[in-house]
Amino acid sequence: MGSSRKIEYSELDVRGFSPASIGEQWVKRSDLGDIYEKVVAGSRLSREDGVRLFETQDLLALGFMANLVRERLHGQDTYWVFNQHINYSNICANDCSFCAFSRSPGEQGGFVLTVEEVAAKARERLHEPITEYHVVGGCHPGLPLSYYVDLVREIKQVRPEALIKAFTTVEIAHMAQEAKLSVSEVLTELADAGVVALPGGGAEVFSHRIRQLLCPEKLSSEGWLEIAKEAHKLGIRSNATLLYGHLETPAERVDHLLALRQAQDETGGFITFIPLAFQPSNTGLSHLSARTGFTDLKTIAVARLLLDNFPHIKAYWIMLGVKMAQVALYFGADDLDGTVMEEQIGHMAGASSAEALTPNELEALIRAAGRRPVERDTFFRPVRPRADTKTR
Ligand code: V47
Ligand code: SF4
Repeated sequence: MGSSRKIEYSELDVRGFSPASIGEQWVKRSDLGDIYEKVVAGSRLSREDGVRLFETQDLLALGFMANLVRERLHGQDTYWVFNQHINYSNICANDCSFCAFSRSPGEQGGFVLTVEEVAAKARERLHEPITEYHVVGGCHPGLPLSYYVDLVREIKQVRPEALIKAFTTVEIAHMAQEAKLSVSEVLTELADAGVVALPGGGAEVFSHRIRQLLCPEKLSSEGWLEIAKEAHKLGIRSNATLLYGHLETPAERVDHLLALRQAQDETGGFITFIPLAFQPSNTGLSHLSARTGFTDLKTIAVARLLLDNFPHIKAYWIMLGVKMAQVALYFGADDLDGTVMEEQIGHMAGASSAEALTPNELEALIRAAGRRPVERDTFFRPVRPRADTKTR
């Protein structure tokens, strides 16, 4: 394949051997043989290893290694969550060039839901056994902290047993700035209201070069990491993302992953890593050519291999499309995210996936890939199988 050493199938001893053993022979003979030895030994991979993994054209060797780690951690288990996304506002003081969701203050198409409207969205689906609310929005100039606190309290009121994963570190920094409070004061108020985890958005790419080009007004990479660590210290866990497939280099992707690995060594508070595949339509980067399937699978696989202290890697089907997300389950991913219900950020930027999947559809996708579906909550604790399958 490509510039990598070409392996002839006839070199491999396939008689009577399992696919795993044939895969092992393949990887050992590839250019990645030394990295494979480290993966087998459970040794930490270096920055140079990460760059080589991105540069290889031997996707199958890379996938074999990532799958080895994925199955070592989770066997055949593949997670999904019964969740509902709620976007409370798309009005944003920032102007990230990759974002098709946001509107500037005063611009046509901007919206802010009242606390009652947010509660009504949760109430509309009370007949479905949702276990997680995923709540995010833009950095709205002018909303008081009490709005966010009330919004969380109202959702909690509608469904007290559900877990609320709300507000990225970028929104938290914005709230603190507006309310003239410290980040820890804001996080404490939100946690008291019912926030148990922060979603992973806003990380984009930590490279200063990329942030300067795409989102110069946004919270800095250092700020993003500091707020995530602050949340972890207060007992609020969080997710982490990487927005890939635009102007970033493979080395910048690797540095992003290593910064997350370092932060996770310090706190252990990250739950899952989510590579977000860039959707270009209606954005300031719509001229960029579409990312390839190779980039999607490589990014998931390299993340699985470098992030040795992250328990989970999510194949977010909204951005990847369901077919690629399903294949990613053999390239390091162990989670598909969830039912979602109503998605705006990817779809306003041209994502062609559905806006929702039913539990039956998610489980069928997982089973068709030969994996075992496990319904999970925000913290990846298995949810007891429900007797009533009619709602599915
Ligand atoms: O912060 C914006 C990204 C993020 C585009 O934590 C785009 O479980 C692709 O973080 N193409 C929000 N991505 C979404 C997010 C998320 C989603 C699902 C689950 C979780 C979780 C987190 O979406 C933003 C930004 O990085 N984004 N525009 C775009 N055109
Ligand atoms: Fe605002 Fe987030 Fe969109 Fe950036 S990505 S413009 S911070 S909503």
